[in-house]
Amino acid sequence: MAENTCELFDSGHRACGGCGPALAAKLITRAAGPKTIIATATGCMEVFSTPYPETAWKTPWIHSLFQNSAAVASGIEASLKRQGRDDEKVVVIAGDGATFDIGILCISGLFERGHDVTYICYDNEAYMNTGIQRSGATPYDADTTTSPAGKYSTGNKRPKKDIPAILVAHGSPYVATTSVSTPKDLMDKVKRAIATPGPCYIQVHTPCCTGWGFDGCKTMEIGKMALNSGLWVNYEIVDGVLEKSRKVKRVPVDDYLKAQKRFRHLFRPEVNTEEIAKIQAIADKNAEKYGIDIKPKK
Ligand SMILES: Cc1ncc(C[n+]2csc(CCOP(=O)(O)OP(=O)(O)O)c2C)c(N)n1
Ligand code: SF4
Repeated sequence: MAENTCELFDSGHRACGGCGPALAAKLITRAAGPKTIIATATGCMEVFSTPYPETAWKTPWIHSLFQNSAAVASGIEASLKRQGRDDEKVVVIAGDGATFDIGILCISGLFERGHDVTYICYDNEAYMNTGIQRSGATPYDADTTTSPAGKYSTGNKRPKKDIPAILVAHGSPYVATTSVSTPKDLMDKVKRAIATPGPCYIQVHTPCCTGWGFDGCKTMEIGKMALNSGLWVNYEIVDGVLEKSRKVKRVPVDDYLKAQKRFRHLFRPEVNTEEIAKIQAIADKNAEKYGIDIKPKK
């Protein structure tokens, strides 16, 4: 079958309808092509894509532990190099818990040793597979099972960790963020990362209808709302320099927050203007840092 007509992430998975990470897997494999070996950490994607004896992967695929997909990928890359199999590429796909928290040690090793691996984090902003616990990627004020909003708390109080900056500091030649709601951008970035020698990192915003609390038919819409609010920014950092960021005509964060159950405590029993202002300030800071605002023409 011709390369473009064959889905490399296909039927045989059991993701929730409208799952952002499942869509990311489809787009990543489309962009990466068949000469790719994929290492996936434990998490929703591993669990929903390989219900034994079925698998959705039509590429060589290996499941690693929750914590060490970067180490597994390093070994595969070293072996391919030794065998002279230069046309085959290695890609990691791991969740934010596996990336931001438990896998960071192995990721640091991979980037420091300089393996030719593309590491892709699908960021659904919590540990979904084990019951929606907060991770280092969970946004401010999100309600999770380990940062529950209630009488004494308005949700997660820690800032989202800046993993891209940490990997830029490792000297990575290519670090990018993207979203499933911008499929072409996602695929272009995957292709570019794979074509760039050395350890590259991509973080994909992957809305999770179950964990965030929205209807599965709204995944793309929620992703776009995040971009338009400035709470998520698509950018590319090449050799340590911000090369491109996606410009938007920014709208207040309110609509994005209102559309998800994980933030509903900010709107009832009354609107928590103080907390919403803090989230707006995060978006404003992002906008300034990455220069995303489209300025009105004078
Ligand atoms: C050492 C270890 N601790 C805990 C677990 C249980 N566990 C499996 S998947 C997971 C969460 C995965 O979260 P994330 O990487 O964000 O992926 P998601 O499920 O959100 O897709 C946890 C805690 C484990 N498998 N191994
Ligand atoms: S819980 Fe979230 S990440 Fe997991 S399969 Fe469902 S939508 Fe996808």
